[in-house]
Amino acid sequence: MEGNILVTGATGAIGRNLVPLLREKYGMDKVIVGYHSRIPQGSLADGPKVQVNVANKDELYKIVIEQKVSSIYHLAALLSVAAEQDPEAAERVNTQGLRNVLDVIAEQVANGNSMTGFWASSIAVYGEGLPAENVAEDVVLKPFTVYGKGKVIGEQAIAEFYKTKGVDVRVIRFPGLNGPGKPGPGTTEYAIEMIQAAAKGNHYTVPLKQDTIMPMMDIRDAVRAIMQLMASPTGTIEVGKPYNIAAFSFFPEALANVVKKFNPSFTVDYKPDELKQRIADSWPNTIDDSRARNQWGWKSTISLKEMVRNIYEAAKGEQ
Ligand code: AKB
Repeated sequence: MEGNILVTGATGAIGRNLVPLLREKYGMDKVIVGYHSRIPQGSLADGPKVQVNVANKDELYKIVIEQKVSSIYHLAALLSVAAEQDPEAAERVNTQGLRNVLDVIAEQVANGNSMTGFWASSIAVYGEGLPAENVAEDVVLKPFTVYGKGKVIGEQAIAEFYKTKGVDVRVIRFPGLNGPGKPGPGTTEYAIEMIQAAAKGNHYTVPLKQDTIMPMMDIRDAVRAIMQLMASPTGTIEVGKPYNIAAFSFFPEALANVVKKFNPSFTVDYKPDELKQRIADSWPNTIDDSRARNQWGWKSTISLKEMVRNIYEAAKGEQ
C-alpha cells in the first residue's frame, strides 16, 4: 500500500479491534489512530495518532494531505441510543462526518490520487413492518430512529458517490457487535453489560423483554470481515452496495443461560426501557448474509459461547 490508513473513531469498539489487524498487515507506521474525545490507550497509543473532528471537512482534508492518507476506515459514529438522545450530534458526526469523508475521497480521486474507504452501517437501517426472519439487503428501508435514518442516508450517499464519481467505499451492515471493553450507548450493548456484570459478581437488570431477539456477532469476526472485504478485488464484489454479515441471534434469557455456565450464581431480571425496546423490536431477528458468503467468502467462525468467554474473562481480569 502506497499511502497511509486513517481510522476515524479508532478508540471505539470496532477501531480498537481493527487497528491491530491493520498494523499487523500494513505495519505500525502506516496506520493512524484517529480519535476525538476518547484518548488512545494501551497499544493503540503506540503508533501514529491524530485528533480529528470528522464534522470539520477542512480539518479532515488537512490531515489526509499532511499524513499522506490513501484509505479511510470511517468508524466515528454515535450509536442508536446516543443518537436518539442527541439528534444534532448524530447529524454532525454520523451524517455530516460521512459526507465529509466522501467529499475528501472524491476530491483526491478527481485529482488523480488513488483513495478508498470503509464505512460501518448497521442492522438499524431496517425498520418496523418488515418480516423478522432472514432479511436480505434489498428490502424497503423504513427505520424510525435517528441512527437508522442516518445509516440509510449514508448508504445512499456511498452508492451515489460510487456511481457518479467512482469513489470506492465499501460497506458492511453489522449486527450487534460484542467484545471486551466499556460498551457504547447502543441497543444491542445490553449483551456486553450482562456478561461483564456476571464476571464482576453483580446482578443485571436487562433493559429489554426476555424474549427480544437480535442478530449478534463476536467483534473479532466483525473486524476479520472488514479485512476480508477490503482485500477483495474490485471486480469480484459490488462496490457501493452494503453487505449483511451474520453469525447468530439470541434473546436476553438465552444469553443469561450461557452466561450462567461461567457463573452459576448469576441472576438477571427484566425491566424494559421504552426506547430500547422499541428500537430492538424494529430490528430483524435474523438477517440473510448470502451475498457476502457468495461474493467474498464471508463465514463467521466464533460461537456464542466463545464470545461470552472472551468478554467474561477480560472483565474478570480487570477486577
Ligand atoms: C446499536 O445497538 O446501536 C449498535 C448497532 C446494532 O448498530 N450496536
